Amino acid sequence: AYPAAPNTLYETTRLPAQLRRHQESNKGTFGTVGVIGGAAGMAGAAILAGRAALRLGAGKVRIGMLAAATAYDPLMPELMLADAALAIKQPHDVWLVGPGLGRDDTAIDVLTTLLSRSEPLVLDADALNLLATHSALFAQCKARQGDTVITPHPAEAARLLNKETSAVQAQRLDAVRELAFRLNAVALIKGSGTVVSDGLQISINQSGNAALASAGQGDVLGGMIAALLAQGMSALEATQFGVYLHGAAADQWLQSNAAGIGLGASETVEHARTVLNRL
Ligand code: NPW
Ligand code: AMP
Ligand code: MG
Repeated sequence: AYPAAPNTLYETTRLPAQLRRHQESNKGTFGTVGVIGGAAGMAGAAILAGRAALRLGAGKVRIGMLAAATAYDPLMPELMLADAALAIKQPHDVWLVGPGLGRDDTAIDVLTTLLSRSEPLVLDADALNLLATHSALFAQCKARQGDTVITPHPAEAARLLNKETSAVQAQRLDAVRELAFRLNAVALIKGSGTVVSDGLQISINQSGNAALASAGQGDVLGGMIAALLAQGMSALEATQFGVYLHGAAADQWLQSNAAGIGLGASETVEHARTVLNRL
């Protein structure tokens, strides 16, 4: 049984205090994010997440790729790129695991290693699919000491809960609270009106629109939440605020693109930065 709690609608117009840039700050102040994913054929997912983390203010970002890593990202050379096996040995303040991770033995190995670490951990996409199919990983996640954020879309949530996607969608509030409770995590379930829960309270996000229904938007959201964690927000705050900002970015774009067709995930990141800097 879950403790009953009122549901709240999440919307904000204020810059979170943790994100204010003090005169004496340096890049170390804003944390180092490690993004682990990007297997062959899905390298772009990890790149999208890493770029989003830098644009949302993380001090440094390293992407640990499962696919053969290129030397650097020509469109964002600020990013550090490495093989996943090397990246997970470097110190990071926050980890995001899953965008384009794939599900092979290497993916299982890096996920197992990172679940054992105490830094805040954001799990998305194939990291969640692996938890759903490997009960030992699910149990390891539940037993973590550090903060965990899980960011499934409805189909990923259904796999974790061993339900049909339609059943999750019919009971989104119950489903998100159950996920948070069962995985000892802050959980969300994506889609129109993304729901967020820490197992006790539940909030429903008020921003966003169907322009977000396109490839890579979830990968970007994961990078955004990781960046907010790296800057000192709590798991619940970073998740609620990251979801809000992601939706608000799409809402800003919709103002000059009324039909909502063709918003790229990379563009969403640029709008999110603008929205953030105007709060
Ligand atoms: P349908 O079609 O409605 O039945 P998957 P994935 C459902 C990487 N990527 N409401 C929907 O089912 C990711 O990071 C790489 C209801 C949809 O077809 C992952 O690692 C990219 N249903 C990997 O690919 C860019 C919803 O879920 C199905 C829903 C696989 O991730 C793309 C898809 O789910 C991608 O991000 C909603 N709101 N949202 C790259 N550039 O490298 C989703 N569904 O099978 O888990 O596949 O999400 O594409
Ligand atoms: P993913 O499926 O992992 O790429 O994530 C898709 C992202 O886009 C999530 O943040 C969803 O909440 C968002 N999204 C997709 N479709 C919609 C929609 N119709 N309205 C609002 N947000 C959406
Ligand atoms: Mg996704």
